[in-house]
Amino acid sequence: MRLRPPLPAKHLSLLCLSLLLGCSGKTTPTQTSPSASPSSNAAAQVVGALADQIDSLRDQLQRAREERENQQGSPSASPGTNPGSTAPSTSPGSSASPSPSGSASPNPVATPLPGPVDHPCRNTGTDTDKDGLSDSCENQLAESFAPVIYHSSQESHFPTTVDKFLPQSILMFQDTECKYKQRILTGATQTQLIAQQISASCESKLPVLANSTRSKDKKRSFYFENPSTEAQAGSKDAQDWLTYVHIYPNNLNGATVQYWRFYAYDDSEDHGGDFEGVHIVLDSQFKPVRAGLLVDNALKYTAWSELDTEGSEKARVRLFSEPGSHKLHLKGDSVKADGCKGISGFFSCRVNVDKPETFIRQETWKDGQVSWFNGETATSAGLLNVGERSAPMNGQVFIQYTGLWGLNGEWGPAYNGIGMLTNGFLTAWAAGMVNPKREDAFPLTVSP
Ligand SMILES: [Ca+2]
Ligand SMILES: [Ca+2]
Ligand SMILES: [Ca+2]
Repeated sequence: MRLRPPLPAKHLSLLCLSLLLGCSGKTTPTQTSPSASPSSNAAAQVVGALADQIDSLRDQLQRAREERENQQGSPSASPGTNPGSTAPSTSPGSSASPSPSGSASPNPVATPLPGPVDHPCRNTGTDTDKDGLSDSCENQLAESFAPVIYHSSQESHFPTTVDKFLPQSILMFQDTECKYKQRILTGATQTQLIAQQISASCESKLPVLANSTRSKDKKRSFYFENPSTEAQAGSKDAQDWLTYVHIYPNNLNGATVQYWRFYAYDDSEDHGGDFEGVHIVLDSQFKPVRAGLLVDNALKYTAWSELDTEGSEKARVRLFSEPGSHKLHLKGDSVKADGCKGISGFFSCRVNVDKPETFIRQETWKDGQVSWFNGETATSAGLLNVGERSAPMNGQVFIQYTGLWGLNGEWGPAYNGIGMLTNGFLTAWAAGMVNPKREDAFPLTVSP
């Protein structure tokens, strides 16, 4: 923490006002007004500096809470104590705009994290997505903790990739206030998708940009028409069973690794474009502490010691995917299946790791195996690092798309509403992120 000289008494009242207002922003309109007097500018600078210090103290307090929780082995975090509840580093009302992908600026060098000396996260290699972790660190963490997915033998809507989904999809815009719908584009590429914009609709003259405007109530938004019945099935080719990953430094001095699965259709809620995610939280030694699932509108954590894991290092958590909805569970007995031998009654059959006829087992990592209930095997598509929203990696600019992924659908990983805080912090994408930037962890503009 930076030390500052004692505060002049005349500024104490400004500090109190700032505290009452929440100190979430660093400037106020009067502070940036050209007509402000020199004395008010000086006062504004002091208040801004104090707001910085308060933000820093809040971060430290949050980190201390996290560390205490880890020491106590507490597995759960309520939405109110979510590690992602850190205040934004830039206020939501400021004029920052999303950084375009493929920025011409050179890739920075990573900041080494504390931890085992020979770990890749100690190196200072290329940091393409500019989050402080080197590319090699991110790759190793993603591969090391990639989960095992058990798909139900009842599944009929299989995984696919965004790049296979888009050519089969129609991008639309709607303003439900006046029942307005417009066909925008068929078979968009990722780059075309995020470049779309609507200048006005119905009574509103406010533009909607596909890479920055998130519709709060899904009233005024881009969305995808539901895919055709054929496209809804996804792909039975395991080479299309890609798992997207998002990795960032967390407030444990470690890293959080998110794995995002994509399906063309969710038949439980009748919407196209279905994302499901899991967070693996690693401590400063890059050991897994807990896993978080996005369920029931919250990110719910379970301590690592309570999870079913596989592999010699017990680093691979077992996740069980509900047929049709693809909702992830930690236990197979929560997921109905076909194929149980010796059990009467359709509804009594559940996914059971000791009964291969009840599931399709997918190792999500590079060259992982996919084993079908009928004995067939194939090689999984592996992982793809999407980078940060302000600097996507591997061409995956779809993470900047702020529209919906289907009629009645939800947002993609980086704008997902699960656990979203009142200040707009996107928990599903940035829980525990260190000093989250507005362009990485908050909606940039909001429409109804
Ligand atoms: Ca990085
Ligand atoms: Ca990253
Ligand atoms: Ca779903």
